[in-house]
Amino acid sequence: MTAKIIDGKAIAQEIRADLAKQVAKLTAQGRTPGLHVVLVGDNPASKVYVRSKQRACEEVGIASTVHRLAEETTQAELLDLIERLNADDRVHGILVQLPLPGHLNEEEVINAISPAKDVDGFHPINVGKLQTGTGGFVPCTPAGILELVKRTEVPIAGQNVVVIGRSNIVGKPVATLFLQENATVTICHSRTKDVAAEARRADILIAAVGRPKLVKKDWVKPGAVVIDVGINRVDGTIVGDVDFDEVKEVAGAITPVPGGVGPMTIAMLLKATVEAAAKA
Ligand code: LUD
Repeated sequence: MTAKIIDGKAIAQEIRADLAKQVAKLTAQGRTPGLHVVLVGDNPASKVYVRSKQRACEEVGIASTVHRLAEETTQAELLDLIERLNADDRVHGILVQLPLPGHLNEEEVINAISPAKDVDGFHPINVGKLQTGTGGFVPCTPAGILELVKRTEVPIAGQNVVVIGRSNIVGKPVATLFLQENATVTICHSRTKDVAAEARRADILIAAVGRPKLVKKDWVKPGAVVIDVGINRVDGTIVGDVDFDEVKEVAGAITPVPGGVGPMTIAMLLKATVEAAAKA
């Protein structure tokens, strides 16, 4: 058997087309959604992602502004910018691209963003709302993963979902989202006794650890859905956390890297920004 390839790029394109219609309506009411992205320093990957976000905003008609700040920016300067964006009612979404340079305190920066403009869903208020299932913004990569699985018409309720990785940005929130969809969820991490054995029980396997080609063919139950969140740069090419070439021989469906989860992350950011503007 060879797996169905889940085309994240095409699904993200469909979502952007739907969003463009909603943005046109908001714009006709004089309420064009506005996203402000803050990029500190020269991280090459961050520059690529921020450029993609900007291009996607343009495509759907969201007004986007990128604040490019020098590597040496101080904590006080960054907090000052966030305060100004919080107070500006043309700004519906604020995103501070991570990671920040080492001298800056990420936690304090995230806490400073107004929860109502926190389209990344990283503020503790939104983290708490996700945990209790009471609305709020959901982190974009987990939201994109759930949307991909739903649009692929994979059943979720009662299924075994295994997440490899427990980051605040992907692992923990994606586990919460699938729990909310009534899956039975297991989270694996560096101290898990036998990750391969846990993975083999998965109907839906989500790999989000940042280890190139960690997930091998014998980790995957035949017919399982495999979602690869890894973006690892190895010798100038991008490699996922899943050994795609061998896993596609056993999986029922699999996301490629690139062209899987990445474009969905950006589509969900646009969706959150449109929602923020519609609520404002
Ligand atoms: N920080 C993110 N840091 C990194 N891949 C992204 C991402 C698109 N505050 C904040 O945007 O949500 C965030 N909010 N993140 N990420 C990762 C994470 C952040 C990663 C990849 C892509 C967003 C993407 O479009 C392409 C793909 O997989 O097809 C490949 C792009 C390439 O590198 O060539």
